[in-house]
Amino acid sequence: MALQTDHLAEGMPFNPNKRGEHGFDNGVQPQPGATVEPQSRLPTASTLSEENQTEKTGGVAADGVNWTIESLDRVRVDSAGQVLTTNQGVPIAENQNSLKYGLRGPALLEDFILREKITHFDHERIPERIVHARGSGAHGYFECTEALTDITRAAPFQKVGKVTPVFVRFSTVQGERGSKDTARDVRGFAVKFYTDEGNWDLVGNNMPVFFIQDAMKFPDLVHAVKPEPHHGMPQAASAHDTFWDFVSLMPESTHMLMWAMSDRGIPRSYATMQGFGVHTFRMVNVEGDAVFVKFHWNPVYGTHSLVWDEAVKISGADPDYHRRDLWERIESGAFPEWELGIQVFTEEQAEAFSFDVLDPTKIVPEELVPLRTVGRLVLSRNPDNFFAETEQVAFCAAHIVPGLDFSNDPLLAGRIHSYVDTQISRLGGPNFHEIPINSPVAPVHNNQRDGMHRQAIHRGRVSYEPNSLGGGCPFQAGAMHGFMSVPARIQAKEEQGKVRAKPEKFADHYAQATLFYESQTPVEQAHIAAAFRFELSKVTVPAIRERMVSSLRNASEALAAQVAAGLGMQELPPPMPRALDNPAPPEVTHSVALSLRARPGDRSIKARKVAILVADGIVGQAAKDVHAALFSQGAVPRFVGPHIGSVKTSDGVAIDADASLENEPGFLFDALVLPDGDAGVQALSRDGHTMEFIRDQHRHCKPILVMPASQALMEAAHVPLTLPSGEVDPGIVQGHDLKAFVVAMARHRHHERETDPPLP
Ligand code: HDE
Repeated sequence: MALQTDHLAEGMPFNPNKRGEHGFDNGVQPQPGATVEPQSRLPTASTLSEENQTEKTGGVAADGVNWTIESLDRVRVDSAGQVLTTNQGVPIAENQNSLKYGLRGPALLEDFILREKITHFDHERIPERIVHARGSGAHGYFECTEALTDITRAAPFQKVGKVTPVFVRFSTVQGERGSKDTARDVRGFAVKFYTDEGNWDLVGNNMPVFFIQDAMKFPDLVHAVKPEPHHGMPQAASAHDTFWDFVSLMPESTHMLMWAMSDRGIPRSYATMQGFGVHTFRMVNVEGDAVFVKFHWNPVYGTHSLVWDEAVKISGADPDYHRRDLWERIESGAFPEWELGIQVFTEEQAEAFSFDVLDPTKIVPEELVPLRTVGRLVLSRNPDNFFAETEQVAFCAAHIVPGLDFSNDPLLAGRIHSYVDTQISRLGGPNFHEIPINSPVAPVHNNQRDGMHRQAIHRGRVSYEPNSLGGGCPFQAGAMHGFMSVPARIQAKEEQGKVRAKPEKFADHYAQATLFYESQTPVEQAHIAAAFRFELSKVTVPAIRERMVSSLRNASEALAAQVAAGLGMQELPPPMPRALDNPAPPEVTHSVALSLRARPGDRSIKARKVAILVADGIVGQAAKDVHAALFSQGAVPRFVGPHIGSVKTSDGVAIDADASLENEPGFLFDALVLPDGDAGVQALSRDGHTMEFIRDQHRHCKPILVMPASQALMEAAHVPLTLPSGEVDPGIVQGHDLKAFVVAMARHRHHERETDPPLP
């Protein structure tokens, strides 16, 4: 053994890599580390006794394998048919009573079973995420549909049809872990790709820009938007003084405010929102050539949102609205799916743009650089355990893989630091990468050791590099296999020296806010104005309201005037002085892609929830037929009655209501079917819930199928069958015309019905 060890050491008489550590040319072309082949497995072992097995120690580490990686199977637990045990595996005879001296006697300190159970319970909670605390996750896969070998060596894009497992977590930003899903907020869209070459986390949002341009301002932004520190209110809402005080002093946030105040701030479902990488990233090919890239996730189900009144009501009736929706879609097989689109451009192209691609408050309009669809993301598996997976998953903006690289976006730079740092306190130490949901499927071998909750048991005494006693292993991969940073190309700027300031183009705070607003349909513009009005009406300090309106004047005079009128301002404040007097004229002044209407999706009615109202006396067959027809097209129809349970139909057809007017109010459904049968309709019209149900459906612009007898219900609810203009309402289908109803449902909403304020 000693001879073999000596042989290993002799194999490396000096460090052959030293010479290559110097100079720029070596720096961009590092060589693989040197290795020495041991004569047997013994000299690299920790102990000569490694082959003495017990049930606990198991066997010898397999050659080059790290078992803490691999699939989650190794840690899944199924207790079917098993006895209850303590954490030490001791069977528990009785799980109902603590150990006492006599039936009425004192409880005994010796009751280690009770103490273990309570102690563990006492420590069940971990700190919630500082932002994005409220979230829901799912497993799935990414499939490459266009090989990108010409521009990147990143593993997921190497071959058409290549599948990479993913875990995705969606979230709101502002609220605490138990807050409502339907707050007006940005949504996190974080994707962990378990690639062959390590984990890549694309930690994005459902909006392509951000409020600030530099990481230095992130704590300020978050402090401003979170509940105000003196009284802890409001929960999960930006409609309060400190948020608007901050953003009205930060005109660079105007573009993002447009997105947040648009219907994107209240998505219908995680499955119907876009996702964006936000920052400009780089793709790098095997030759080391780099291009800039922006990432877009486009939902196959289309982009759909709620309306504000609906979002407010849902937050009371079902605070888990988005979590439930995601869970149910996956359970029912209607898997949420997105296309991955990329915008690719060179540094030279970027230099010529009117805006700076390093500025995260700017998009690259699709009219300037078109989208290329290169893959699909499918969420097909719910987690087994919310805490172990969704809560403990640790995304990190610094997790990228060979073939990708960062840009110099100063917001991204702060994120590269922040995410690992936060996990150390949130997940209790530096070994959170070993928590099963976080561990890569690619092998992990390095010399990091110890720390809280270490799982890996490393074989051997070598935990340093260079080494000869471990045969030089694990050895550095070299440029061919290892991660390589793109050497900075634009030299001139680096030569300017250290500085705390922004590039000049960052000072154009309004051109893209204007672009966004001008690219919306009139309905969307009206919703943006209404959202600004609502939020600012909650601001108690008039000077802040005025400051915000004065800033909006620089983005859109029409919008500012509307918001001011909505806030009862007699006069418009003067426009806010701009940071840049003569911004470069934008290349694009109208971008269809920025409207939610641009992406209706596959125009199916899959996963849409439909309420079919039922009560004693309705025509059962007609209700059943609609149910069957909608179900066959992938929708989720439910019978909703005055109470759950069986309904006595006029034709004797058996119907069971699975929801009641009370427990599933109208605003939880995407569409409504009103039944046939006079007696049933009369029964329904005696219930105030029915009236609210119909009025909400109508007010939220949803499709309604009105079977003949139910005209009376519409009248009783004072809901018109036509539009306010007197024209036919395309969202109200009368009779039994299911085909027309499905067409109306495929449109999702019928906003032509909408008035501001709503009709009585
Ligand atoms: Fe984050 N962000 N962030 N962020 N972020 C976190 O990381 C941070 C930013 C985003 O589902 C935290 O694990 C800084 C932009 C998502 O677990 C924290 C800055 C974008 C998630 C953190 C930003 C995001 C987070 C909180 C400015 C869109 C949830 C707990 C420099 C591209 C991930 C945690 C999940 C979470 C820091 C800005 C997206 C504190 C310092 C821009 C989707 O590390």
